[in-house]
Amino acid sequence: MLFSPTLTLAVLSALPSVLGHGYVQEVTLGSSKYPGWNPNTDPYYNPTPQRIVRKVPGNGPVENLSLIDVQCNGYSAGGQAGSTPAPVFGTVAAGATVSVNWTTWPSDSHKGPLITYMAKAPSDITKWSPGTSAVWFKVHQDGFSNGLWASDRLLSNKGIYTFTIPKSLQAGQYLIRHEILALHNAWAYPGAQIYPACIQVQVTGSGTSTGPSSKVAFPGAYTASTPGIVFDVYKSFSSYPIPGPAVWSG
Ligand SMILES: *[C@@H]1O[C@H](CO)[C@@H](O)[C@H](O)[C@H]1NC(C)=O
Ligand SMILES: *[C@@H]1O[C@H](CO)[C@@H](O)[C@H](O)[C@H]1NC(C)=O
Ligand SMILES: [Cu+2]
Repeated sequence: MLFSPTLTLAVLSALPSVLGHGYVQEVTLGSSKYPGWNPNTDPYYNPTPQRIVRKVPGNGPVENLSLIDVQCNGYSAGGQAGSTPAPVFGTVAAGATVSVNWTTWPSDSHKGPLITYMAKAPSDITKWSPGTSAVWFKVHQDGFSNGLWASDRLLSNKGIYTFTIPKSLQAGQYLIRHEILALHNAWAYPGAQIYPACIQVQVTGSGTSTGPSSKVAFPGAYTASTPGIVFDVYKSFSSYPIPGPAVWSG
């Protein structure tokens, strides 16, 4: 038997808001597919499946921007502060496309941007976590345009979000921090729901760049006063300020 249903139910019911929401179920690096960390089943296999996506405690959001949970997910309130390194990593060429496949993204109610950062690991990515260091740079973002949210585009694209690894990026091990920001409760802080996922990769190529000189920390990059964190999606608006620094595309 794979896992005990009673144990599963007991553990799941201890997690916040398990209905709806979402997590990254698959990642495609170039043309190679990698399964994501499935919080509903992976914890109950023996041995634990080796994923390139760091563990998430469930499919619920992080709302407190001061917590380490904002970095790669986590559930501090339940004693699981932040995430931990995954045992393996994927390989992707600088300049190649990465596709992130989200579980059925709940519904039209969850409006907001999708944003992606990277950080170069100074040492073995399977042992490294950035903590509160300013190591992150933004490589892609999609907010509100043509009357639609990035989350609407995600839904119409079958849950697939795509970005490119900057071509000039130096080879090495990187942590990709990808997130959905759901703004349906974001008219005040706390309210914005962050769904972060961290993917471990080895970037190959002959690039020499280490990203922009100015990098940010998670937690830290977003606070209650960062534009786009408090935002009323129910009022009329024509643009949305995506939180965080400018995109660095190499
Ligand atoms: C967020 O977490 C910090 C650190 O645990 C805590 O001091 C603060 O009260 C929390 N904020 C909210 C809005 O819950
Ligand atoms: C997303 O991943 C799931 C689980 O691996 C898979 O069944 C589904 O086909 C993928 N979606 C697309 C559009 O590739
Ligand atoms: Cu939700």
